[in-house]
Amino acid sequence: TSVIRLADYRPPAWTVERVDLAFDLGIDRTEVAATLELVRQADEPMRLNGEGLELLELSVDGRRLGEGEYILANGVLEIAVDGDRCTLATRVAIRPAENTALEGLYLSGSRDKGFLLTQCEAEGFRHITFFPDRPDVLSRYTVTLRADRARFPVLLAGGNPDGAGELGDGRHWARFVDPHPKPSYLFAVVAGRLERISHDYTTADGRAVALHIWAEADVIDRCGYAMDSLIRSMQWDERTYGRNYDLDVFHVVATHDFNMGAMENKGLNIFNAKYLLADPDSSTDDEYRHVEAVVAHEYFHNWSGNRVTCRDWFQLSLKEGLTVFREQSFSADMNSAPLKRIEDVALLRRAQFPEDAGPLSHPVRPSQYSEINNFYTATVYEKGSELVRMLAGHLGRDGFRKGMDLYFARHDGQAATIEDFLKALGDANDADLSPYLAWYGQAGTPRLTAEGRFDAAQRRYRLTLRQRTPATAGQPAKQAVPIPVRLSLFDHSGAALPLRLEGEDRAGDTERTVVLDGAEHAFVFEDIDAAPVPSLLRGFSAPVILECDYLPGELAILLRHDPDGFNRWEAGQQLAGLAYDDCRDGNVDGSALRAWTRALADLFAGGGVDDALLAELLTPPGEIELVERQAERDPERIRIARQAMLRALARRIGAEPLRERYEQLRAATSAALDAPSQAQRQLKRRLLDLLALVDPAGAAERALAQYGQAPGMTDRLAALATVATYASPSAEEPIAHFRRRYDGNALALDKWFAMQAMLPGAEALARVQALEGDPAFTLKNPNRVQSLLGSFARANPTGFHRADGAAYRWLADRLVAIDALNPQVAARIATAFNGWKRLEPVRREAAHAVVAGLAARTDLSRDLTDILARVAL
Ligand code: B3K
Ligand code: ZN
Repeated sequence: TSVIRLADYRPPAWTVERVDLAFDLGIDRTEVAATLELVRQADEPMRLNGEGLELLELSVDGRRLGEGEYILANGVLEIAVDGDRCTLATRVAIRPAENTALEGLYLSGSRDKGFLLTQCEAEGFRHITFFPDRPDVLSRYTVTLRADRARFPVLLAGGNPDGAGELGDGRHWARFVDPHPKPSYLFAVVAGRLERISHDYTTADGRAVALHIWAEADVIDRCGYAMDSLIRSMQWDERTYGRNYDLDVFHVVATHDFNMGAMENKGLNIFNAKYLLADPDSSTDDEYRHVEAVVAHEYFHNWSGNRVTCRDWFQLSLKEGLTVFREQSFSADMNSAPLKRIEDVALLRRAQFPEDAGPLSHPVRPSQYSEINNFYTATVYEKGSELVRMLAGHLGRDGFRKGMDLYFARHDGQAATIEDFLKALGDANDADLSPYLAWYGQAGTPRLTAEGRFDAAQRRYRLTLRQRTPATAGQPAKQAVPIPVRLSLFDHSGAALPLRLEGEDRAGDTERTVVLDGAEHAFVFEDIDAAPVPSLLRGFSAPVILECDYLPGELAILLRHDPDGFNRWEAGQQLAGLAYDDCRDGNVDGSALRAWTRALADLFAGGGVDDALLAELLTPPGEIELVERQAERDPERIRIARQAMLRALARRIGAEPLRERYEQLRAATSAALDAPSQAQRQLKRRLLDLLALVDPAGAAERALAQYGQAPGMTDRLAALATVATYASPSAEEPIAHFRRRYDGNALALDKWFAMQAMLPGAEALARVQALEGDPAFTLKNPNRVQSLLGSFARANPTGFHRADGAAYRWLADRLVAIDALNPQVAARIATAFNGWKRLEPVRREAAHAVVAGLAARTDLSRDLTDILARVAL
């Protein structure tokens, strides 16, 4: 397969000023007529991308071209044209109902009831018409849709409406004009039977905008929360970044058939229903937050992505990292900032750190790819967001806003690069941010080592920071990157000390940021009376792994006393890591395990911590994160050690206090969505799981009762999972009940499949195989595949990594079947093999045989082949 390299970038030889598209829509066959106004930029033939198109007609400046006048091969249409401008007209036919890859124009739902929609990012537009399908070709679009009115009553495209009417024969038409030049990946149309909810919105700069959320009739009553979230997002972007919406209408559409979360098409966002629909009976609290975040994310793209887009796909994080950062800041403002940070850092560690440590590692700005769809990763999104967060921290709130204003002003209507972004932020602040470029070009998670030396005679504390980034796939040598370390020093009573660095004349705040910009640097703090406890990387000020030889008691001080919720959690996570080591080594009376359980038991009894934070504090790093603490990775042993530490915690707190607190929370149960109610539900769930480890019968009984009485999905699903995990025989009845109760509710059934796929242990494979036989299971629906196969392969370490390799072989078989339908989904699931090399020898051999066997095949998609080739290396 051919490799695309960043170093080979060249501007387009021909650009497109205007595009006029006319669709004659049909489920089996759609005709697309395109008229492009092209302008020459270089002395080269015109090359247009086009894949899976039946070419019906081709003309240049009104003259039809015969067969010898163009070359059509390997997805490229090449035409030699004289002159500097031309009008190219094509007519093609495409087949939406046969499109199972869900890229380009496809059918969502059934042939008789479903609707048509498009997905173009990254390279889907070439499946619709011939076009220079690259993000640096920005054009003005006019789109006309024609279709049978009864079958397609609703016709939508991006841009402002520009007329509609009847055609006779029961057909109708609608036209849309988008005044903003955009790349082809932001093009979208939707057609079918859809209902809507609407809201009239006025932007801060006075534009009246009609907001419409569209969904099929059976779920339209679940769109209200998305509309509220959209309004909050629009107001927040006006307030926080001075960004207003820029069209007269804004459409959002929900579909059950979508390859990823959602898509920011200009004026016509399209959402996986999972991230748009919400109601208390079928959605959990987490899902409500996800809806709010994803609605915001796609809306924020209107500026960070659409008005300023990417020059090429290597710059993907320019829009994704930035937009994730904007979305995270929004969610922090709408909810609790410390809890949001905890959620984001936990995700980074669970998803991005392992990616960065395995064969699929790549820089936030990759330097090459063979299939761009495989680079919509945790690294580009989540680590990319952390890089923007570091820049924002460096510039401060006002400086960052000034920088963003300049970035938007300078590059509005352009396709930009990461360099452009850093330059604009820097120029607005007279700062040179170019050292941060190293972060974008280098894969791997830096290790930050901290070593403190207290000098009683000099009343000084010397903190030496060092960095080193381990070699990653294809990138053996690493350079130092700027690492901002936000820190405080605490005395042993838990009080934060005023900080004065050597050479400064006055002490400043108790918290400050130092930057390690080379391999090593020592920071000397003055006027320190006793050896302090350093609190480092506060707020997780850089995406690194901290290695610091803390004594358990020191971390316990931070866990007990730090006033900042995030830092307290972080100290708890580090202490839990040491406690895990004790359990792993069979050290049941280890000092870390004791310090961790004692500190948490005291916080639990003391009652000073709010419910949501307490629930987080009672949750140690998950099995996937703990993998890093093993030389030989055996998921079975990791689980046993982690369960042992949780049992020690539950014992220390005591069964009676756990029951008591649970009962108090149960009595207060409601379905309300406010933060305290959500926090109660979350804590209740933690307590039930802890109770199950010391009083299985009591926990099962309570969980069954909770299942029966739950006022909403959060309590219902949590109870079901607890019963299924700790008292599986008594779970059969409620599991069957849930299945019946939610028959026909796709999103609820997805959770039902996923919950069972994640039940630990070697029996999981048989359970998953049985679930494949459920009439609601299908390999054709990405959400269903993710919920059963994805959850099993990625989130059930003990189930997937069976020592006999049976689950590996089973998954390989399914991957081949999925790949024939939908390469993007197959490639994503295949990333579950990312960590196989570091498994213990027996599992490693089994995984190796399967990965090598798959990688040797020549009949797989480019998407899946690319993942396998890299994983197998
Ligand atoms: N930009 C889209 C992702 C497109 C994925 C293409 N394979 C959603 C988002 O990040 O907002
Ligand atoms: Zn995005």
